[in-house]
Amino acid sequence: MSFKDKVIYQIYPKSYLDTNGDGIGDLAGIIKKLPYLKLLGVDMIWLNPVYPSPQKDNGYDISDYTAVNPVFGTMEEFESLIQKAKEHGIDVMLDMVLNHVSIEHEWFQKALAGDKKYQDYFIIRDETTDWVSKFGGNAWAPFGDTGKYYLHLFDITQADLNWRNPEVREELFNVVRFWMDKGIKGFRFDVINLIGKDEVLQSNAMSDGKPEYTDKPITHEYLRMMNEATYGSDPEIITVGEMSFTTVENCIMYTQPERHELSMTFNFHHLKVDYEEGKKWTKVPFDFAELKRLFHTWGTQMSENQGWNAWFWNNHDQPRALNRFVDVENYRVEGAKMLASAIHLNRGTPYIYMGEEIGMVDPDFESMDDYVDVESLNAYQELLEQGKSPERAFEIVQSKSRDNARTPMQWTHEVNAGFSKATPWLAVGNHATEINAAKELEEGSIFAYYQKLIRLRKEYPVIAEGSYQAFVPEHESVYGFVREHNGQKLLVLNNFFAQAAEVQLPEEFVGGEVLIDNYLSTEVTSDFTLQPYQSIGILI
Ligand code: TEU
Ligand code: CA
Repeated sequence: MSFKDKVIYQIYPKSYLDTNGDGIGDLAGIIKKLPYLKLLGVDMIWLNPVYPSPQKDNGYDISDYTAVNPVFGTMEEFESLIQKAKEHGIDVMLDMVLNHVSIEHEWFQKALAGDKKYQDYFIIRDETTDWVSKFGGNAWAPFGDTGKYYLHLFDITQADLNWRNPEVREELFNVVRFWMDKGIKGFRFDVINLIGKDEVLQSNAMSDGKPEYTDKPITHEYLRMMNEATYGSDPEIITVGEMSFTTVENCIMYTQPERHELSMTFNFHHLKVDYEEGKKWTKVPFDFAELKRLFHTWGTQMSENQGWNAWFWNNHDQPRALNRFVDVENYRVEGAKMLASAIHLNRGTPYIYMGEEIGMVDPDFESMDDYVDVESLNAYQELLEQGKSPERAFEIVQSKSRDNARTPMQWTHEVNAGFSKATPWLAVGNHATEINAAKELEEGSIFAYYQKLIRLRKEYPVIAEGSYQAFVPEHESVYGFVREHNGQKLLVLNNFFAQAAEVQLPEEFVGGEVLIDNYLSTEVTSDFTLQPYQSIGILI
């Protein structure tokens, strides 16, 4: 399995680096930063959607699958990015949004104009159901003036595609092949476990409709078809499916190599441990016991059944993990390294989200005017409608908004954090003077710690390939696990709190080699004390 020692870095192109002074990041900006990425040591960069799009959902509303949005650059520049990245030993992963298209896509426009062929590309019904859109409100909208409705599980401008129609599948497989021909070696499939909907769609008051379209058996079939028709022919290609409200049983099936579906899956359960009663737009401290239980369940089950996780703390939909899981005022640096170790030494492929490698934190915006994201704006209105005070509603948006991750990459302490000479499309965070790449490379230690983790994964098969077992699963503050491969063992201990924590080490690890540690020269004794947010990997 060639991909197991690789590390993937996610870039939100709009916010990486703007080279032509329009306030929006571009492909030329990514090309410029290839040496930085090579220095970090990552194998592949995943770009969020770069296709033409009305940007109602920041590019996840695609209006043309096989072109480049001029705001990012030209197709020639895109090809040159692939080529130059390759010269730096880096491959490119594209975001494939195959569950829905923008209503500005020509397929939807032709459907609206009355073309029957294209009407069958969408999910159009005479009656609605009570399904809820993931961005708020009902999931059905009037289909022109036909008296019918089309399904949109996301924004009203994102119409769900009808995968039951073989012509739709063929169109989408052509899209994948188009990008394969350009030399793309990775695909991230957006909400891919939602593509298979029931044939007869029914209301389901208990669950917003989720069981009617999530992880349906037919989705596994569609993935096998896509695998066979496209990326299955190239063993170098890495695929990752983004799975919404999924189960470990399904993710095992999506990723077992002999099933020929996907290389790995993202799930989000571990990032819902700070939701009150499962609801995102709430603000409560994270539940450590639940976080640990999830890591152990997914770690063990995937390990025992040859499944493969994609692990991440941050992405473009999540507030910064440092603000969620760490006392960031006092332990930003220790915490950043501990979180990194917890996934980079784990079984599965680690993803780094731009800025994580320099310990970026939430922007701490001071007003709703700073927010751009459609989901955040809708949520603020809904919170007010629920009777929350404007202060409380703002506080919740401030801690949960997806814009927390989407602010411009902080390169320097200069104007606009060195991201752009013009006003950025989304404001720069308030901490760019203290937290930026230039300063980090000069005097910081987080970037160097990531470099080391990436190197270790390549040097030690126990990290890339080893099995996973829980260690001290009942501990109140330590998340621990053991990796094992060909007689080698790695014990990883992560203290998730600002207080020191005691651990009893099994005899076999006493005196073991400290492979990595975010504190200096720890001695490995049997009564072991972990410092605040300490993380240590002990090899025997
Ligand atoms: O997100 C999938 C998804 O399930 C989202 O609802 C996610 O849980 C939410 O953004 C968290 O607040 C993917 C993309 O990552 C996201 O950016 C897109 O908006 C969405 O699909 C629609 O394409
Ligand atoms: Ca630009």
